[in-house]
Parts: sequence; structure tokens; C-alpha cells
Amino acid sequence: MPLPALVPAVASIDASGDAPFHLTSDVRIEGETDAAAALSAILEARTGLALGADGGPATVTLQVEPGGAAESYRLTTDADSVVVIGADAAGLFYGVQTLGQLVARGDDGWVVPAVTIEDSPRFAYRGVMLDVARHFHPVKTVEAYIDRAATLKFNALHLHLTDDQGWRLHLDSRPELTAAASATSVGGDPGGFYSKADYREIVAYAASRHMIVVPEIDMPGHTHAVGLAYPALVEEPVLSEHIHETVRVYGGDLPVTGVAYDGIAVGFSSLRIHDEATYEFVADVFGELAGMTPGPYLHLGGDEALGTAPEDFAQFVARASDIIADLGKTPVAWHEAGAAAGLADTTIGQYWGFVTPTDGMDDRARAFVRNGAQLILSPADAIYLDMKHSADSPLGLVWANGPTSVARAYSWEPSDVIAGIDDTDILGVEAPLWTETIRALDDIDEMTFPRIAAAAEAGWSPATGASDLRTWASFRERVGAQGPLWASLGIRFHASDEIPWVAE
Ligand code: TNX
Repeated sequence: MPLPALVPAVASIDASGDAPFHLTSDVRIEGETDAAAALSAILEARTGLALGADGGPATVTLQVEPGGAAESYRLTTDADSVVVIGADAAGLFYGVQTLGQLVARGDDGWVVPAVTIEDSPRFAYRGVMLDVARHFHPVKTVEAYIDRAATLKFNALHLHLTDDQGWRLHLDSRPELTAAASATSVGGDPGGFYSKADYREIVAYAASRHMIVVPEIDMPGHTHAVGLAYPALVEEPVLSEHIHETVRVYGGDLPVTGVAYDGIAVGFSSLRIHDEATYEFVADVFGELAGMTPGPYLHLGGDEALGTAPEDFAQFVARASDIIADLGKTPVAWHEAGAAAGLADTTIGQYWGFVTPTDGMDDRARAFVRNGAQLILSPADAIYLDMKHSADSPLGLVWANGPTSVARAYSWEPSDVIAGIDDTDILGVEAPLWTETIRALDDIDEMTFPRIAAAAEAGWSPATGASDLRTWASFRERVGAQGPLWASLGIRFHASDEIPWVAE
């Protein structure tokens, strides 16, 4: 009997082949109320059945029993009952997501096959990143993306809140940032920003789906927008040949001091490194952000600071990481910051080089581990979800060896990316979505699904080679089976021709 198709692949599954559980309007859902509400919502979307605490003798039981690994769960089904036991509330929530994927159309109605599943995550951190700076995305869009990611057992939403093109979070300590630098997006599209209440709403919504928010304030580069609000804090744009080339290829204007930037070049802006006012700014921004962010991480950026001299860059990221650590938070920085000697030793590095590292990017990443901290892996030629999925896609970029097929998004193994780094050095995996070309939720869906499922599997499932399920051949079949569920959840996934989509 073929195993039910689950994504990300579970740690262990046994399908008995016995009679399935029949899901009818008689079924009762018992147990933890939050998990029951999450399950009812999935089942209603998928089957049209509105199940609750009333009903006949057949039951779905949802319980937390502490003791197992964090976020783990056990799911057992037979003809009479479905039981999901989470080691914690997150584990139970993930068991519910798996149950949603098990629901299938049988000969005489909806069924759940008879299985025993034991499942737990490989990595503690499984993230998606959304860039709300290049194009602003309203709260409802962010919540929709949280819903989508949570179904695949992601537990972190990294929000890229600031960049050259805009500052997207109101801060009482620095009100000019949103007053003067949030009005536009790339291409002259409308901008926007989150009030503090908006941000808190996103944080609470994420928490209800067992996700933390990791806010990023990108520094010392990617700070042109800061200069619109606080001109004394930034340097003049550095107009390198790379910037001229980007303007030649993609159009738009060169960056001009004090004028909103709506192009897509990177690496021309810098905070002033040798001015104490800069560090007062950094302390204000991260201090206020720390107070609004219950999760442990604050991301300081640190990527592509091509407008900052290397020794200045090192000095800056060391001080910024200390400011965050002194707030009681764990700093996160893109891998370039690994070049700095004085980085706070808790700083997590985020690697965005290729699956096969180039240009010494792996050296920079290894430095975080030498410091005693861990890495988040975001290999750009595999899981940068803003890379075009096909050459004719109007959405997306290609710089990271794009177009990026689903097969390439899947076919890499986290512990093989950086020599000398093994699972204990890896905090987790994160799939970024940069939004230079991404304007709306439909665009997000088109670019992220199905490749986001490959990132989910890299973060959650057993290592390549440790499970028969961890092959491209298995993955593409299992992803193909998600089509009806994804459609019922309103996800406008890209119907890639690499995937054998199941109609129903
Ligand atoms: C690189 S890789 C960036 C972003 C761009 C992205 C576009 C990295 C940390 N930064 O600034 O938006 O490429 O793919």
C-alpha cells in the first residue's frame, strides 16, 4: 500500500492498510480548544464539513502530553478514532497540520487512512522571510503568508522591515522614519508602514500559529531611507560601477541624497560609522523593537554593505550586535558580518551564499560557529523564493543562478553546504522572499508554492539519506498530492510542470 503523501516528510510513518476512519458530520473533535479550532478550519476548507464538539461516537482527540521532544507529536488513526498527542501545543498544532494532509476522498466520502505517525523536527528554527521594504505588504497579506507557512510547520517569520526603498515600522523614538521614508515602494508603487499596533497584531497572529517574528532592521547598508528622515546619520550614496550597471539593465534612476529611492540596486548606502549619533539611533531602534518583540531574535542585517569600508563595517556590526545582546536579545546577521572580529559571541549567522559556496562566503559563515553560535541556512540558488521559477515568468529575479526549478530547490542537504559544519552548528533553515517584483498575495503564492515546501522539508524532515522519503522522486509525488488541499486553502500555487499534480 502506498504511504499517504505528507509534506514535509514525517520522521516515521506506518500505514497498517486497515479500514480507514470515516470523516462524516457525526464526528466529534475533543480536546485542546486552539488545536480543535485549527483542525475544524482545515477540515471545513477541505471537505465542507463543519465539525465541532458535538456529534456521534466517532472522535478526533487532540491532547498535549508533555515529555517528548519540543514540537513533536504522535498521530494514530484506525476505523474508530483519530488521536493526536503533542508534546507541547506546537507539536499538537503540527499534528493537526499532518492530519489535514491525510484527509482524502474515499469511495464513499472523506476518509483518514489508518496510520501511526511519530514526528519531530530536525531543526529548531524553520523560517520564511518576507521583504516588506521593497514592496510594502499590509497586515492581512502578512497574516495570509503566516497561515500558509504554518501549514508546512515553519515556526519563524523574518520580516525585512527596512531597506533603501522604505522604512516600514513606526517607532515613537524616531517618528520621522515612517513620516518621511515610507511613502513609496520599488517602481514608484505605493508604500506604507505598520503602526506599533499593526506590528503587535502580526506578532500575536504568528504566535497563534506557533511562529515567532524575527524583525530585521538592515544596517549599515540598505539605509538610504534613513537619510530621508535623519540626513545627518547617512553618507552620500556610493555610485559604483555595479550601481550604474543595475540602472542600465533594470532602468530607474540613480540614488540621490534626500530623494526616495525606487530602483532595485543594492550596496550604495551607509550609515555614518564614526559618529556617536549613529549608535544612539541604533540603540533607540533596537531598544524599542526589543520591547515589542517577544521572540528571542533581533536581526541587524549586515548584508551587501558595499558603500561601507570593510574596517568600518566590522566596527559597526560589532557594536550593533553588542547593543542587541545588551538588550537581552540574540542578534542575527547576514553572513558578511562573520568578517568582524568583535561580534557579540551569541550572534547567529544567516548564510545566503550558494549550495556550493563561492567567494569565501563559507569562511564568513564558519566564523559564527567558531564564536560559539549557530547558523541559519538560506542558500540563494536553492531557496531564494524570489528567483524566477521559469525563464518566462514575469515575476522574480535571476541573479542566484536562476531560474530555480523545484528540483533544485529540493536537491540540497543542509549539513553538506558548509564544510566542517554539522547539524549541531545549524539552528535551522530559512527561505527568503525578496519583493522587488512582488506586489500582492497572488504574487507571493506564485513565487513561493511549491518551492516553499522544499525549504520546509529541509528544515523539518530527516536528513537526506536518513529516510527513504527524502528523495526528489518521492517529494515531487508528495507535493503533487497537496494540490487539492492547497487549492481549498486559497493558495494560488504555481502549477509547475515538474510536479505530477493530483486533481482530487
Ligand atoms: C540580495 S542576499 C539581497 C537583497 C535583494 C536580493 C534579491 C541578501 C542578504 N540581500 O537585498 O533583495 O538579493 O534577490
